[in-house]
Amino acid sequence: MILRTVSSSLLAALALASAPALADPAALYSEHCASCHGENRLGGTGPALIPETLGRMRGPAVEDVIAHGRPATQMPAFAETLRAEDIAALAAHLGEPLAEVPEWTEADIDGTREMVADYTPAAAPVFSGDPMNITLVVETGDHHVSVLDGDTFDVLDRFATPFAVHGGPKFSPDGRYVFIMSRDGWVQKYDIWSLHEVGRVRAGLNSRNIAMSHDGKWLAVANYLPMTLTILSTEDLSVAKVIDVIGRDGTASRVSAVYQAPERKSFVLALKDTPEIWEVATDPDAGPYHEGFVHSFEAGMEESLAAEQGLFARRRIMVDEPLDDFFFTPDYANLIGASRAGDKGVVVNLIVGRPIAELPLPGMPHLGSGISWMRGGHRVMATPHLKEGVLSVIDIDDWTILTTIETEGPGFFLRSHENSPYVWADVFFGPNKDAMQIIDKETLEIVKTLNPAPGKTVAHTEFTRDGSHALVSIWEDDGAVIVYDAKTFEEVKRLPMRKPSGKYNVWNKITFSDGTSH
Ligand code: DHE
Repeated sequence: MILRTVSSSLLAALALASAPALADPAALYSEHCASCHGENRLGGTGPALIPETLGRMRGPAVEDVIAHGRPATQMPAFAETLRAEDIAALAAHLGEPLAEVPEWTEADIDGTREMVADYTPAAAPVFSGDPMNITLVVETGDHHVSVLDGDTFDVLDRFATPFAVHGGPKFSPDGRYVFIMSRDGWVQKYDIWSLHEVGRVRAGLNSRNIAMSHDGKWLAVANYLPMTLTILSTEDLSVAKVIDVIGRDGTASRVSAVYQAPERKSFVLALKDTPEIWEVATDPDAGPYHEGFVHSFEAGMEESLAAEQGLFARRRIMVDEPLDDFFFTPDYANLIGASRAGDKGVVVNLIVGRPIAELPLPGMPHLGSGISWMRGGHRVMATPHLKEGVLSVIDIDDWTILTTIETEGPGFFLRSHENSPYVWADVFFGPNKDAMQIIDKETLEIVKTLNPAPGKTVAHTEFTRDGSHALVSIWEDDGAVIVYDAKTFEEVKRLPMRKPSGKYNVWNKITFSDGTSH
């Protein structure tokens, strides 16, 4: 017995001694990855490889990309070069946060600005379709955007984007240009008339989303890394201002998101780490005595009053806890923000600058996907919930919950159109992720459930300019965009696409259509 124990531990020791030692993942990174992804993992020709940017790509998914590469990109396969255990160690290394967050100054941002040399703006659209009925499809499978003619559904162009585009692209108010942001902070400008990229710049190291000013002159970029708001000139992507985001008590904060509030001529910021909402003026005449900004300054704030005037003047709205994922009423007088616990919505009035109501919304409401419409003389809004298979319908005239509609599972996105009597709601999570449910805006009843690709994720709807057609994504690598007749729910066309996520119609976005989230 003793002999057997000795010999088995001897064998184990021998096996350990003969196994080749695990390579140092940092050294592996320097040897195989740094030339494209940067010595500091903050990106180069390849994307940044930090947990904030890799997001929900978990260990095995990262290992898979290292082993097999990424088709249609420069990313090679390492399965022949590296052992499985080294790949696993490397993937774990990429999941570690950076020891030090580097600076990303105005000069650093400007140093990345690349304007495309062979771009000449076209005098008129280079295609014959309606430039206001263009729909962009973000294809996250291979980091491209397809430009669709909204009448014929022909793909007019398909261009490469930076790695991992997130959030809605933002159009210039005339609908000609579009700005697209990737999670690793790159902002790309594209000219729809010319079907040509104009340029790009890295506005942050890890960014959340972008917002366009009311006059189309400024583009705000919400950053997690560093904790700043970058404001770019839309003309040439140069830096107009970088604002350090620091709460009144001195706490530095990530920016969860930035929103455009055109009616108020401002940007509105959701802050992650401090109980404040910021409003930044995009009106050069803004100031403490400017309508809307006047109420927010308390007694004793005279010093900051003096500092906060004119273009990019900043106003703090104090709240009880950090709020994010904002829904705005169409007049931009009120927003609803989600509490971190995911059990309520807080209504904040932007004119008086304070919370005015609370709504019980258990199950993590996804307020940013909320849409509103008129029903029986009242304006109502509906929001999906990420953790419950319901839609909450809220009367926003008196802030009461009208009803909850049970769906086949928790959803992510909602869409409608002024000319459509229906709301399209996906079921993003759970066994029924292949369902798209259609709800009557008057009766609030589900009238139809579509199952165009059984077993696959079917999500996110966008309408054409006139609301006659609805475009739905099959959210898979070998996915598709399905075009439906929005009245009969008949499939009209199926366009193959690589993991299509969001779709954005120029007209619906620039007119702030009732059916779209803003
Ligand atoms: Fe999004 C919009 C935040 C995860 C796809 N998402 C937004 C916006 C915010 C946000 C603040 C509004 C930006 C805008 O349009 O200006 N998203 C978050 C999160 O905090 C969350 C939950 C976690 C995270 O990792 O950031 C998150 N989002 C996701 C996803 O997992 C999705 C499904 C896939 C992906 O690409 O990462 C996803 N988010 C989208 C899409 C929009 C979006 C397609 C634009 C919707 C629209 O129709 O306007």
